[in-house]
Amino acid sequence: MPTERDKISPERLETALNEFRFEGVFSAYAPHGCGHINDTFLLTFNGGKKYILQRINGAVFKDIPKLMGNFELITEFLAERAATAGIDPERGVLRLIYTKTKKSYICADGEYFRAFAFIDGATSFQRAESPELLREAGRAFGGFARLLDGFDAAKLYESIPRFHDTESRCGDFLRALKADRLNRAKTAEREIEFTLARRGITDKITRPLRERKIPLRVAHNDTKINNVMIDDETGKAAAVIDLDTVMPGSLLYDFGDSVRSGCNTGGEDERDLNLVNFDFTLFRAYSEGYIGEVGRLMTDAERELTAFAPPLMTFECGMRFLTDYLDGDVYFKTEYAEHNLARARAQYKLTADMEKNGDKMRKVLEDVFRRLKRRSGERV
Ligand code: ADP
Ligand code: GN1
Ligand code: MG
Repeated sequence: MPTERDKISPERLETALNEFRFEGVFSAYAPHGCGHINDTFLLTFNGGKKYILQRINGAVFKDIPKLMGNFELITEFLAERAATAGIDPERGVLRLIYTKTKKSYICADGEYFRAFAFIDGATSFQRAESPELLREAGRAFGGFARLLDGFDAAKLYESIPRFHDTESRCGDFLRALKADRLNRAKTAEREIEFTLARRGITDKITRPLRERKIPLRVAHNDTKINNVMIDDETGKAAAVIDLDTVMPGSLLYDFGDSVRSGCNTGGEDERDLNLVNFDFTLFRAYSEGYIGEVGRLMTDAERELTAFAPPLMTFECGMRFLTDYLDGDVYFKTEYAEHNLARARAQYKLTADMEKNGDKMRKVLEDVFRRLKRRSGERV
C-alpha cells in the first residue's frame, strides 16, 4: 500500500528539478527499490535520461550536512581510484548529481534530498538467486573494501554512532524491553529469551577492536546484498551503493552482514521459518568472492574471527528488528504491525542455524583462506 513516504510534494519536486543538474525534460517519478531507511524515487526524463532522487531519513541521520560531507569525500575518492583500477567511472561507482550551485543535497522545510546518476541495466536483488550472483556480490564488496583501503578514516564523520557495536545494541534492546511502550513484549517471549541468552557474545568483535587486536578500517557497514547492483547482461557486479554508513568499522561486519542477507534460503522477513535456512553453497560462493578480493589484507586475528562474524551480525540484526518492534516501529520501514517481529524471528532462526553449523563454516573458510595463500604463494 502506498504511503506518504512514497510521494514527493509538487513544490518539493519542483525545487529538486530546478536545483539539481538534471539533463532533459522531466517526465515522471515513481517510488523505487526496497531500502528500509531512505525514500527512493526514480526520475525519468524525455530522451531516456534517468536519475535517482532520495529523501534522506532525518530521524536516522542526525546531521545530514555532515553525512553528505562523507558522501562527497567517498564518491570523489572512489571516482579517482576507479580511473586507475579499470572501473567504469560512469557506472562502476555511485555518482552524485550536484546542484547548479555545486551542493550535494538540498534542504527545504526540513526535508533533505540528494540525487544520483541512475545505474541503468542493473538489478539490486533482495535475495541470492544463485551462487554466481553471491560470488559477484562478494567480489563487489571485497573490491569496494580494497578500493577504500588507504582512505583516511579520520576524515569521516560517524553517521550513526556505535552502528555495529553489538554490546551497545544490546543495551538499546534492554531499554526498549524495560519500557515496553506498546505492551508488545508478551508477544515476543521466545525472541526475548533468545536475545537474553546471547548477552555473553555481544563483545566478540567490539572487544578485539577496542583492544586493537583487530584493525579499525573504513568499512561499508551495510553490505546487504541489495546494496550491490548486478549487471543484467553480464551477471557481473556493476557497483556498490548505499554509502550512508561508510565509516570506521571492521571487515568482519561487512563479511558477516552479507552472509546474513545472502546465504538465507528464505526472505529476510519470511514468516514460514521452515523456508529460512543457512545455505552452504551460497556461503562458499560469497566467501570465495569476498576473500578472493580482500583476504590478503586481512590479519591473522581477523581471519580467525571470520567464521564468527555471520552468526553475530545475524543476531545483531535480529536484535535491532526486535528492539524496533518493542519501540513501536520507529526506525525500519514496515508494511504491517508485526513486520519487525517477523524479521526478528527469521533472523534468529538463521542465527540458530549458523550456530549449529559453526564447525562446518570454519572448515569452509579455512579452505578458502588456504587456497588464497596457495594462489599468492604464501606458505600454507
Ligand atoms: P536505503 O538506505 O533506504 O536502503 P538505498 O540507497 O540502498 O537506500 O536505495 C534503495 C534502493 O534504490 C536500492 O536498493 C536500489 O534498488 C535503488 N538504488 C539506489 N541508488 C541507485 C542508483 N544509483 N541506481 C540504481 N538504483 C539505485
Ligand atoms: C537497513 O538501508 P538498508 O535497507 O540497505 C539498515 C541495515 C540493516 C538492514 C536490514 C542505515 O539497510 O543496517 O542491516 O536495513 N541500514 C541502516 O535489512 O540502519
Ligand atoms: Mg539500501
